[in-house]
Amino acid sequence: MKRALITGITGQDGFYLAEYLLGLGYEVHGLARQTGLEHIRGNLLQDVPPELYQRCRLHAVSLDNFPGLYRLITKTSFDECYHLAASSFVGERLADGYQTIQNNIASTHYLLAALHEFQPQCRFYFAGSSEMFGRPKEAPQTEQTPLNPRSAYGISKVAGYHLTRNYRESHGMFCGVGILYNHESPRRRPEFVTRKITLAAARIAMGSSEKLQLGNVKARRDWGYAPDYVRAMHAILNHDQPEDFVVATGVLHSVADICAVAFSHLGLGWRDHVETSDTFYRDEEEVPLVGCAAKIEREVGWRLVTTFEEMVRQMVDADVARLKPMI
Ligand code: NDP
Ligand code: GDR
Repeated sequence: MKRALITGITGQDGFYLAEYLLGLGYEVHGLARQTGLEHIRGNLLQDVPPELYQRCRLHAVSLDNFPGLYRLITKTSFDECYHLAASSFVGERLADGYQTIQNNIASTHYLLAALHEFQPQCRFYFAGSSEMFGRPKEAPQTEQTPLNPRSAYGISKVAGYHLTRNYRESHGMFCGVGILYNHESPRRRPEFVTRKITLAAARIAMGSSEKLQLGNVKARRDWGYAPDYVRAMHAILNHDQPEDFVVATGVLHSVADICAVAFSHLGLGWRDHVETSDTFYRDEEEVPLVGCAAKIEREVGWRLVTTFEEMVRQMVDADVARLKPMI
């Protein structure tokens, strides 16, 4: 039986990946902060059934707890490590990004160094991001597009990407980077725009008179479905060679498109319920962030299953179901 370690198991992707690996017969270990574990114990994680986390072995280790990471890695051997934990919100200004940079870079470096020292055979997945392209000069982006990060988060991911490649090229470890574009689900945290919209649409359909405050509704992104994307993570580590892959839909939608699908699913017109606010405004990129997934489709046969519209409707239905017991 293969054994996998997932950092950031309490985030959106963590338990989808755990579910997928358990289905393939893996023994799954997850790293979580103490607060994350308390959320699990209190059954407070969005849309994660208790049976799922009961099947995983969970360890209370924060990313900055190097002695805790060291103890785990010297005690238990892993076949695959999926490093998903990160400060993942992009919207903060660069000046506020110290914690993001420190957290994301130091933890990746430490984890790679410890694995190299004690378990160099363990395969390592790094959660790269389209934000590494930042302000790209070409669209769609591929594995060859120059990196040009424009946020603390993007800079931290570029550093993690280079650290990961360095352990592959200079130390011979099997390390792969998935350069993933936005992916969403009912488990998405509410500060991200898709979930912010589906949750507000559900509240409004149930009688709330609030106005949803959004930033730039013309902003466009390449949005996919999280359970489709965790299959790509596994495929990257089970490819015959360690390589980096763009994972994307190749299709752009706007924030207004999400609003239209979400509100119309509940029989509402989105323009009646949405206001724009400078607080959430970010400029739209001149060249859009949209990915070309040709390499991963060709080399490992990865395919998308769920469409943008199906995903948004599923998120709305999940939010309605969650809110119902509260009214
Ligand atoms: P989330 O923000 O939902 O989850 C992040 C996870 O990291 C949480 O489990 C969080 O724990 C954990 N974490 C953050 N800081 C620490 C820390 N100091 N110590 C321990 N754990 C920590 O992210 P997603 O699941 O959406 O994304 C997974 C990875 O993929 C991230 O690295 C993200 O940057 C990257 N990514 C995501 C994309 C997306 O669209 N979702 C696209 C491209 C890349 P806690 O629950 O305690 O907060
Ligand atoms: P992003 O996701 O920054 O792309 O990062 P987010 O959902 O925050 O923004 C997507 C787009 O929506 C626009 N937008 C708003 N965003 C938020 N959060 N709130 C608003 O009110 C709002 N109005 C408009 C944004 O300007 C942006 O264009 C996500 C994270 O998961 C990262 O960790 C990951 O690396 C990238 O996706 C790829």
